[in-house]
Order: sequence, then structure tokens, then C-alpha cells
Amino acid sequence: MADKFEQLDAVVVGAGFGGMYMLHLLGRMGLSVRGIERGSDVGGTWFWNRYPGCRCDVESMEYSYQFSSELEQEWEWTERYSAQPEILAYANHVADRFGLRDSIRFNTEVTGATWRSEGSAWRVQTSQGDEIEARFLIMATGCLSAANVPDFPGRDQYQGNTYHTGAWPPEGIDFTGQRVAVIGTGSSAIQSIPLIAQQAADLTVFQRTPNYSIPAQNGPLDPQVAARIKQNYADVRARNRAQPAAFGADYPRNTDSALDATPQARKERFEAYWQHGGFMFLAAFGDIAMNMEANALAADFVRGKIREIVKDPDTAELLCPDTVLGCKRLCADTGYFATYNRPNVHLVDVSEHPIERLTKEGLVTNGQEYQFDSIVFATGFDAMTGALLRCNIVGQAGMSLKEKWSAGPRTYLGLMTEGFPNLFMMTGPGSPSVLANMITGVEHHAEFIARLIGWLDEQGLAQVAADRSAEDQWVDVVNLRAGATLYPNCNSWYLGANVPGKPRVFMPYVGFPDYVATLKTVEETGYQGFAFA
Ligand code: NA7
Repeated sequence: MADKFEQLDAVVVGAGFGGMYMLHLLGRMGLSVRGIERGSDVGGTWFWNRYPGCRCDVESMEYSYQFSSELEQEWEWTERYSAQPEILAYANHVADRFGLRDSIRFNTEVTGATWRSEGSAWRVQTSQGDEIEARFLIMATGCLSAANVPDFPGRDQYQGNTYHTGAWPPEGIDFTGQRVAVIGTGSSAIQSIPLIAQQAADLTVFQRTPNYSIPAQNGPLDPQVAARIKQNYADVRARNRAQPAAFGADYPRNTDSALDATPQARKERFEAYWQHGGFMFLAAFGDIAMNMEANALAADFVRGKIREIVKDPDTAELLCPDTVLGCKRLCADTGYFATYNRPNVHLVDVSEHPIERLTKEGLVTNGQEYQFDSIVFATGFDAMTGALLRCNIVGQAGMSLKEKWSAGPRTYLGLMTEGFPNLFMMTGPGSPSVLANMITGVEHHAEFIARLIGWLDEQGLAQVAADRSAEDQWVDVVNLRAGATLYPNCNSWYLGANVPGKPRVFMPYVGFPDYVATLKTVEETGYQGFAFA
């Protein structure tokens, strides 16, 4: 028998930006609702990822809630791309301002959730011995919250310190005087390496695949820019929602082809976008993300920049990617490539000679042992499905989500999966999620889910589930849209390709505005594609 038993309308798993807004909306509707959160406080991604240099790759004036104009007006961001502590402070402010904390059970993990047809409800078990029965189970577990630590042999033999960027100690780490290894060169590595290099006596980076990174051109947020946006926030937000990734409306997004420009004009355009910084580099021409030749021209430009910045030609070559630019998520950095000019920083290519094992004092690759005081795993996440699957969710007829998704995730609209009634996923696979401004994405989902639950109650219906054929069609739509881009051409976490044994399926839906339009139509036509009981 569980220590504590509660009967509620809804359980929301995760108290990041998605879970917090969902709790707020359902609470306002008068539903009884409980949040369950693994961490000791709110913030989700921004609670866990406290590594040095961690910041969002979407600008703060855009990566923020829009549901409350008072909140929009009162909060002051200090940098163009705010750092993790400031985003976490914002999450805490939201939790306090909207009185969310009391409804959240912290330091608690969902260990199981089983659908009971009798009573049309979910039975949820937690690591604290709670058992909750709830009509609705809403998974706001985040897209990048299950850390991926490669299963290197000898991991338990290594006697130094190990850290994963996505589970960084809150008190921080002082690497002063240490020999440090960073494994990985994704966004987390690219953000943290310049700062770790400033502290460590010696830093060695183990790179399997070089990555494209554009300078973030971060800096203090100009108060005049912030004031101008705040005066017209509703308009800025509306224009952002019409953008493919729900941000960047105020920066020119060109439609012309890189192939039509003269070499000089192309170089000038790329240079202007490099100087602007970040993701918007992809908007320099209309076909960078769609056409291999255009993409190759953009990639050449970035490789040229790397060769200019990095003084040692061998290191520069190792750092030059030869993959499709933007296929793996483009990184935004502050001084990443220049860090390799420091005498205390070394780059080891493990593309042909993988890390074989960890030893008592370090690690071995290509038959050579390297010794370290600390090893940082910047090795990413079991993205989009990892956090959902670890909750041991069992739907109708005893089918587990793990079994159902054994060949890859299948959803209708990225919101529900057939056979799992009243289970909603926020920014689930099959929704724009990581390919759009996440806060805009979670607000959109929370509002859709809240209206659907309100509608069910009005109609006196106990159950909503995805229809099988609607789900099949949606899976095809997601694949078709990805197939029209260059995304399937590399081993990215969007495809699950970074986790050994994970099915290779492109998970996010490409194109936020079309997605929003589809959900609007679904809703206006009586929730087509859903079945009710
Ligand atoms: P990423 O982008 O998945 O990067 C993980 C890095 O770790 C990447 O360079 C991987 O190389 C490397 N990796 C993973 N496993 C290994 C092994 N076994 N050996 C060597 N190297 C390995 O994760 P991040 O945390 O940096 O960023 C995730 C997202 O968070 C990012 O896109 C932003 O949206 C924020 P690979 O490329 O797979 O060869």
C-alpha cells in the first residue's frame, strides 16, 4: 500500500517552463492538480544544466513567456542571450508570482504510471512512495533531460571526478590547477570549454565529430532595444509565431539562393550574418537548409573562419566539420575556436580511434593513456524520448510506451499516442519542440491541452485518445517534412543517432506556423483524429 494516496484531476510531470505553465492553467480552471518534479526546485533544463557558460541559443526577449503581459513588462533581462543563472531566476520568479510551488512535489520521480480502464484514470507511483490517481497525466518532462553517458568500460575504475554537463553540481566546480578532459564537442562543450580552459591547468578535448558554431555576439542587452520590444511586445510575439522556428522576426530572413549570388556578394552576406551571430546565420540565404550546394557554400565560409581564428593549421583542420551545416543543431559560442590557441588546450580526434576505456587515472584512446583530475562528459542526452520512457508508462491492454515505441516514437500531433488515453505530452516527438522557440512551443501546447480538457468536461466525456489512423498519417507527415530538408543527412540527436541502439527516426516536426495552423483546424473541427469515450 502506498504511503500517501491522492485522487486528482491531473498530474503534471516536470516543473520546467512547460510544467509550470500547465499547472498554472489547470489550477486557474479549478482542477485539482499536482506537479511532480525530480529536482529540488523549478526550472527543468535550467535547473540541471549549470555548467560554466551555459546559456540559451534563443535571445532572452524572445525566449520568455508571453501569456502574461505584466510578467513581460516587469522582468528585466540583462544580456542578449542570458546565462543559465538568470533564466533559472526567471523560472523561480514565475513560480513565486503565480503561486505554483505549493502544488509541486519536489525531489520526486515518477517510477510508474498505469492506465486503468475501470474508472478511466492513471495510477501514478513515485519514488517517495506516493500513489496518485488522476484523470489526466501530462508529461512535461522536457526534450533534453535524460543525460547520455556513454557506457565506457572501466567507468567505475576511474578515481578522479566525473561530471555530466546536464547534471552539474549547483555549487559549481573550481578546476583551478587541474588536468581536465572534456568529452564531446556539442553545444554544451562549445559553451563550457572556453571557461573551463581559463581555470584548468590543462584541458584536453576529445572530439568525435567537429561542429559548426557561429559566434553568439552576446553582450549586455541594450535597454533601448528592450524598451522598444516591450512597447510592442504583442506585435513582436505575433510576428515571431509566424516564423519557422517562432523567433527572429525582426532580423532579415532572405529568400534568395546562395547559388545566384556573386562570390563577393555571397561573402559579404555571410559576413554580415556571422557578425549578427547565432542561429540567424542560416537565414543568410533562403536555401541553406534545403539545398546541398547552397549549404556547402555556407559551410565553406564557416570553415574559412575557423582557419582564420585557429593558429595551428593541424588543429584548425581537425576542427573543420565536413558535415551538412545546420543538420546537427548549429551552435552559438563565445570564443570557442580561439580557445584552441591557448597553450593549455589540446584537441584529440577520436573519430577513428574511439575512447576505449576509462582507467584508474584517466582514459585510453588509440592505445595511449591520458591522465586527468576531472572528466567532463559533454555527451548530450537521450533526447525527446528518454525522459518519457524512463517513467514506465503502461497504457491500454498492458502495452508499455517502451514496447509501443520500440521502433521509434509514434504520436498524433506530438501530443498523444494511440493506446494511452488521457496521456498528453508537451513538446513530444512529432511536434516542433526543439526546432522552435521552446517557451512559445510549451505555451501553445499547454493552452491546447487545457482547452481540450475543458471541452471534455463540458461534453461530459471521460476519455480522449489518439486515433490509430490519424497517428499513422501524422508519422508520415513528420517524415515527409523532414525529408524535404537536409536534416536527415547526419547523425544528430534529432534522429536519435547519438545514443547507441536507439531507433533512427527524425523526431521533431519542421515548421512552427504550419503546426499551429493544423492544431487550430483540428480544434475547430471538433478535434478530428481524436477518439472519445
Ligand atoms: P550533443 O549536441 O548531443 O553533443 C554531444 C557530444 O558528445 C557530441 O560531440 C558527440 O559526438 C559526443 N559524444 C557522445 N558520445 C560520445 C562518445 N562515446 N565518444 C566521444 N564523443 C561522444 O549534446 P549537448 O549537450 O552538447 O547539446 C544538446 C543540446 O542542448 C544542444 O543541441 C542545444 O540545443 C542545447 P558525435 O557528434 O555524436 O560524434
